[in-house]
Amino acid sequence: MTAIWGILNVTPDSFSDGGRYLDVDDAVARARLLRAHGADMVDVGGESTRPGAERVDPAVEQQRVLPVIERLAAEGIPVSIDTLHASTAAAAVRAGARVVNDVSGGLADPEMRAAVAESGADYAIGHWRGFSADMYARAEYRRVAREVAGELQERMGEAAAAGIAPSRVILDPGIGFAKAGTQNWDVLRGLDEIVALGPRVLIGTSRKRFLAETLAQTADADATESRRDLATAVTSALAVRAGVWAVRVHDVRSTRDAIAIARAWDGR
Ligand code: PMM
Repeated sequence: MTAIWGILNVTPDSFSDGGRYLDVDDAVARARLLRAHGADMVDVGGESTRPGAERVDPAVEQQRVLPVIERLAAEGIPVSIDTLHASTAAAAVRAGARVVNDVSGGLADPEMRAAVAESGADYAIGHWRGFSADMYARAEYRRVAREVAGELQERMGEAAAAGIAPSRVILDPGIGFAKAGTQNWDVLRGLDEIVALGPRVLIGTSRKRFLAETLAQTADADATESRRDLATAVTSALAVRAGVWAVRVHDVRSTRDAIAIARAWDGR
């Protein structure tokens, strides 16, 4: 059964929902709506990873996310913490988060793997080649999906060496992270290489630039939020067909419906 992760960015500057949920009550209300629409997990983040975003001090990040996580955990809402900081990951798990979502796969903070191992939480490892300020300079590949799979396998080995068993690992090819334009389509086309690694696979295409670039080639060049959500729903349903376990999206309802329709087509 596919899981849907609903995105809750408690940041002033995320590219699509920055500034909307900085207030704790607004964030909790948003999480409840994501759940009502069918989210299995609410992915809480306090630092934007959009290209060119400023890094955030872990203390500021924790001030943003911890009160929200505590409230959601008290309501029984499953939470993951989207962070690059080991201290934030550890504090978030103490506050009730069940999964640490690290888009850098352990490369950004040398303390991360030990913190996750110690916490007992599951660990989502993203494919990453550097901070957003210069990640496009690192977007050089010969065979994108194969190299992404190989690097994820290395990250998984490092996690295992730190005491995080593969059963606790979730792999994410990191759409948009050190991948430009059509390289993201190459990853999606080669998803089976990542699924074949064994652990659960998570994918996040939601509202990302490569979708807007494709939409801009249609008769109607203005890639509005609702058009990006439709494109996200299509890529998410196709990713489920390709064997991914979870999709991370802003608009849960459209993706939930697309997955339900694809499942009906498949007679499941
Ligand atoms: N993308 C973003 C942030 N966190 N986490 C995972 N696991 N996978 C992703 O693709 C991912 C992520 C950037 O998008 P946002 O600013 O809309 O959250």
